[in-house]
Amino acid sequence: MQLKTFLGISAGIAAFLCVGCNDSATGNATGNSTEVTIPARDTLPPLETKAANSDYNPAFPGQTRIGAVKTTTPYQVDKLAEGLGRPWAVILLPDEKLLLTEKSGYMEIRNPDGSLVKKITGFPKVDDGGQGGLLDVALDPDYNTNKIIYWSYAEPYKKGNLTAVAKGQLNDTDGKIQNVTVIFRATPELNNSKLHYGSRLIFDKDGHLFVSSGERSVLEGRPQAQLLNSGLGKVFKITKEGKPAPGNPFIGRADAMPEIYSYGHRNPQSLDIHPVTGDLWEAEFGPRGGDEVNLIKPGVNYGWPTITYGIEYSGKKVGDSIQQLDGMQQPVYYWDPVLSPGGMSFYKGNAIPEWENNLFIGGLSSSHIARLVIENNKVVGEEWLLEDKKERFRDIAYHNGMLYIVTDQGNLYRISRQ
Ligand SMILES: [Ca+2]
Repeated sequence: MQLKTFLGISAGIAAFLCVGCNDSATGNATGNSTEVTIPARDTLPPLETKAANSDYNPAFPGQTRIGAVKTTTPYQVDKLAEGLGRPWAVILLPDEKLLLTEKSGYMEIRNPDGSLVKKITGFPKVDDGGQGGLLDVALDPDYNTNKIIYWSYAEPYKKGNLTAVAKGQLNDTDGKIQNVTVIFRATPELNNSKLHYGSRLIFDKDGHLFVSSGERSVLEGRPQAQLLNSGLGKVFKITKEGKPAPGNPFIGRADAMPEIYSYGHRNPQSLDIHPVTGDLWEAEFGPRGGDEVNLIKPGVNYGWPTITYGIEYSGKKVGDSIQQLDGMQQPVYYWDPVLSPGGMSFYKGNAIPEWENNLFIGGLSSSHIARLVIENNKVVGEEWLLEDKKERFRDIAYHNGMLYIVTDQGNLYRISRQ
């Protein structure tokens, strides 16, 4: 019996099949008297079999190494383009064309089939080194009429660099960005790091922009993830003009940046909004172990570097080696060994039925895409996709039943129902 196939078809059902019984629920009667219990979906063995970096215990069952699931609806993977350099983000334009960022400082508009429409230049200078460069992009909610886009980047600033957000008007006829203004800077700038900039951008339903920033990796930056007067290691919520979004949790506190929405983050490069609940979800890099998926709520402390399921790259413990602490939020899910989460997207349709509302997270060091089945804000199943490509999956966008994916190898893929 193909247990995995059966369970995939039965996704969402804890199915127990008594072979030899005339089971009305399954319609299965084989005449074989051997009783076989097929495990519920989430009791299939986890995909991860490598040893963890630490011996830490999860805070609750299913917080890591959840049971595997397998997609049964046939789907196909098409490579739409290659040789894209170092794409960092892919999003959809209203006319179903794609808008891609390239880390060195330009963007591209591509047709749905992957062919190039126009290169877009004229962006402010980026600090294109390490993990820095031109990073994410988001369309103004009124893009159809104003052609305004927002982008995040590593900005050379004073004597250092930082994560900045700028806006400008896309002139797709001339291939230029114009009327550029920098609307937000995750201060302070540092002069000794080219790592952990964040930085994903996503608008909420009210037209406010979520922005994530990293803690810059160096020891000078790391503790600032816990400081409300620092822009490092945060999720912000700002207006289109870069002001604090109305209702932000720390407005009015003298010791806090009013743009902060949540804090205690390490390096969040993934944000998306759940298509049903409207909640903001995030994924962030842990150190050696401890990559996290978080459900982001305003004013909440997500713990880094005080609590973590990871250890230092050197093998030493992080801080006091604490995983759970009152006042600090647990991740919904974590990985050890790590995934290295690039961009992510919920599957906001049902062309592939078992994918509806699932979360797809691009893995860099893992060289696969993690598909997480989420029910009641808990992960109940995991699948790994595109392992055969052996590429670093940098960003994922959903559109009309399809997923568009860019990789550090410079490829653009599309996954669609067969
Ligand atoms: Ca955390």
